[in-house]
Amino acid sequence: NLPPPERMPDVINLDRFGYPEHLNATVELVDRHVAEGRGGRTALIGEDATWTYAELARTIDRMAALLTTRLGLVPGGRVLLRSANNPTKVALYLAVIKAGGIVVATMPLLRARELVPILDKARIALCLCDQKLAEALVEAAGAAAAPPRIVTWTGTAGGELGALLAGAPEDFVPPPTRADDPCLLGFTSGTTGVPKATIHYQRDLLVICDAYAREVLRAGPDDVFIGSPPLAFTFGLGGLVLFPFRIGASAVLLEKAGPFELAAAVQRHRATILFTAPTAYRAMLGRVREFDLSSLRKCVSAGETLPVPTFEAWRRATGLTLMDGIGATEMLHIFIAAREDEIRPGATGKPVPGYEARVIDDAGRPCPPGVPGRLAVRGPIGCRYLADERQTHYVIDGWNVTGDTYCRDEDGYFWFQARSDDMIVSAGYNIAGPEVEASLLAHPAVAECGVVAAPDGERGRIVKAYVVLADGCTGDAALVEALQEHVKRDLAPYKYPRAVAFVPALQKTESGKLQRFALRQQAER
Ligand code: 3SK
Repeated sequence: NLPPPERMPDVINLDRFGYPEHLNATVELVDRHVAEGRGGRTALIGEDATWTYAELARTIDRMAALLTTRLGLVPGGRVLLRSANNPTKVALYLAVIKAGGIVVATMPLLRARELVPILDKARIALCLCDQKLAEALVEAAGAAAAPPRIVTWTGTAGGELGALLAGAPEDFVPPPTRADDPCLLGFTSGTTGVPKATIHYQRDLLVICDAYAREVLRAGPDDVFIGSPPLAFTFGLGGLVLFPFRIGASAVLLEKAGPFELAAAVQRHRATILFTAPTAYRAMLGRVREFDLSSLRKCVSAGETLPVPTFEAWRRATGLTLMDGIGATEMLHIFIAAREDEIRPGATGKPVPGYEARVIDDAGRPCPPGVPGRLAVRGPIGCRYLADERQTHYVIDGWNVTGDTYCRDEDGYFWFQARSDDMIVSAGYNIAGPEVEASLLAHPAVAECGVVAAPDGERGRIVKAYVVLADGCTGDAALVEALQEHVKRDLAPYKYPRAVAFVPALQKTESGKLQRFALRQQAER
């Protein structure tokens, strides 16, 4: 038997989200459409399967029946899912939730060494894994404290899972799940690399739809959602599953979603709403003329800071304004965002309706407008780490204190300065690495860059830039000087990178974020 869920104290203001005590997210997101006559609408478009809501609902029921009758899942049991973004993964995800279980979705590229702490921390007894990704999981299972059962599948639920499903009952009656039953453990590595699991409830899956998606994104049932983030990153889960399903719209799922594949798929499926990170928008810019992206009507950018040059270049190329946002795995999704009618380039935006945000100093006091401090948020979802003492650092007096340094202006817009640990203190000056990155990115010779602190005998720390060159450019002393002059012209001169290294590529996390942690380590050497 799988262990019961942990319950943690709630710090949530639910006034505007009046959900009933008993609620099942899958029923609300999928079955409701079938019950209300929308079962024939397209729900998912995968690479080798397209499912209507009715087909998806039937698949989910069969999977939930299999999980509970043959694979030992009981309410509160945790199930690890491992695959790229595809329809089978979505159906399994929603089947586990319908059965009252807890999904632990892992980034597809994690290695065995990274999977072991997840298996142990979440006390996983059952893993469902695409055969293509099974090797590392099998190795991890062998090293886990309690080796889990692994069931694999191929294609669209073929292979071992397909054979089991063939004998499974067709009907499934869900247990009486409650709105505050845990249904998702979202893992985040944080700044130190030691993974933390964030607990999310059945109702949280609806909250992000009814807050961010309804109030800020304002999509409609005829929209076709598309994007690159893996579903294991909750940015992707929201943008590619929960938001479309809440309103009966369609989602395109791509197993491979590099900039080329993404642009080609937008064109092929006439997608209207795109979710991806600034790095991908920049990469797509190089190819916009090859593809017809005219179906797009909304483009959401999150996961990393959105530099003004990227915002401007995308607007010039497509006529669309990127909708910036900041979220956190701890908060499940975006809590500060730019609405299309309230965009101030360079600002992340304003709190999503239902959330409050403020900037605080080291003593927890609110900073006046224009003064940088740590971003603190509260709203209908708050951080609940699974058995982790870091909880007391994240939630203070009911506020979720993020690791981001922000300024709030007089008009209530929030301006990202840096991750709190991305601040470079050089000769007494506070320099935000991302600000220098944005400046460098506006130089035509720079394709990508990461800016961190490097030790320096004289100034304590100096600003060091790692630069990936644009095609056809040469990284020589003349270019170093040109980049330095460019930043000096663009920003306060003390912010210019005193050291510049040209590198072939920058290390990224699985969700596409620049790994400043790795760059910092490199710079310390
Ligand atoms: O901003 C982020 O990194 C984020 C994290 C989790 C979920 C959603 C988002 C945008």
